[in-house]
Amino acid sequence: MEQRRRSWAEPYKIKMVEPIKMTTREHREKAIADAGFNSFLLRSDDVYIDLLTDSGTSAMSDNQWAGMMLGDEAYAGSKSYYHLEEAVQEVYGYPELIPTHQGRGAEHILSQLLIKPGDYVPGNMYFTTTRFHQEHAGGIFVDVIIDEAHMPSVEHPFKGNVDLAKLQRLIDDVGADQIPYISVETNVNMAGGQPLSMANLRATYGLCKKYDIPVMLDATRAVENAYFIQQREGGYEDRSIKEIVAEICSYSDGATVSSKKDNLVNIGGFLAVRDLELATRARAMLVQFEGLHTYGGMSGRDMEALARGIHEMVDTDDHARARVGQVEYLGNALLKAGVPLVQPIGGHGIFLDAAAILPHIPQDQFPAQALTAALYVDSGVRGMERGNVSAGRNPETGDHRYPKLELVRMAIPRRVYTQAHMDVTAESVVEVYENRARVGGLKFTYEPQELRFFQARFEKI
Ligand code: P61
Repeated sequence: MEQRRRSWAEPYKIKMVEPIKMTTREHREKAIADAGFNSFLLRSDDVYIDLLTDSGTSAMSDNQWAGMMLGDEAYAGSKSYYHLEEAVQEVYGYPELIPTHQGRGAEHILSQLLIKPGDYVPGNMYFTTTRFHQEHAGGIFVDVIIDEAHMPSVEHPFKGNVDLAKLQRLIDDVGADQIPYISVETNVNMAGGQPLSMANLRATYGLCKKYDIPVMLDATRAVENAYFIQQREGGYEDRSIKEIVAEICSYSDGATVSSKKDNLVNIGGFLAVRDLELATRARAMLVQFEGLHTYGGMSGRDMEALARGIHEMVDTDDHARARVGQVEYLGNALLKAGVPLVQPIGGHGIFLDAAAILPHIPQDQFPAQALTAALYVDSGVRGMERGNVSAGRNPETGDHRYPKLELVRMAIPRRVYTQAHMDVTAESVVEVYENRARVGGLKFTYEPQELRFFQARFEKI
């Protein structure tokens, strides 16, 4: 066993800083109105503490920055590509690597290769870009996550689990040959950063093997999932994060990864698979849509920093412990003040239960969107809507999807903010919570057809 620190304190010190500035309330009121009450449309210059996302917002280490200088920019056969391939093989265990510009590039290729129009694609809750690419390829997404995942205040150690009865029912109803693969997300983002257990993943893999259905992981946050398995699942307390990540991947046929999260880089991603024939077809698509197969969507320096990030995320367990520890610190401060949020506290952020906080705003007036805007106005802290706006419209009925979860996500970038920043954030959330009766609903002034949450605009009702 490695020597453990006494608390979740960061296993690093700071050598470079980036100033951030506080603005006035008046300034923020104008900024959010100019942004159509959509936090995606704010300028980062107008943001104090940016919890929009943990995607691509990590601080790289000195070792990663050194790697940037050593990146091999050869068009073909870059050394950095081979470093990345070795890292993926060592840590995730997949032999075949298809490097993409980010996660959705990998999702695009996988969906186009495996899904035929009319196919059903089960998943443990949707993710916006993942479902978009499945539907874009003609597939029909089917949610097979356990019911508890849709209930914010219900405590369950593994809310990301696949409901095997739901999966079996789908197989019985449509037949295994209409299911090109199951997409299993580690530490389910839209459920609030909730893990699945190793036992559940093993059982899911077993069931799928029986029917010859490939298991494709979304391993974007596999490290955070591994941490929760180590903390919560019997038999894993003495296993390292690295060993647990490898075991997770062993129950799958491949994975898509957005490297902008666990992997500690600002851009990048990959598809990795076991099957050479599938990899060959993926590489044929890669050269059409991303770039040559030894860089795909990344520069040599990006691949070098990514290879190093993959090692760093599992080299010591202290990294995952500090990462999730900081998220839990913020979550516990909010729970202490009685603010409703998704429980247990997730791996990459806090998910405020906007439906419970703003019961006076009907779901078609977008309570989570309104709460996100109110928080920004209060303190310059930027979160993200994860509710009705994000869920979009049902392609068949054209109506809003009205998801059960109406949440505001405050995602914590890795290795970026301090404990005092978490205190300021908690103070602001509590302030807005105490004045929640003053928050009113919103209506669209512009609604994009696809992935509408990114660029939609609203006004106050
Ligand atoms: C995020 F508002 N996540 O959490 P790409 N799978 C998973 C992700 O979390 C993910 C992708 C695939 C983002 C960025 C983002 O609706 C949104 O590298 C589990 O972003 O292409 C990305 O990876 C896609 C924010 C994406 C969104 C879509 O903040």
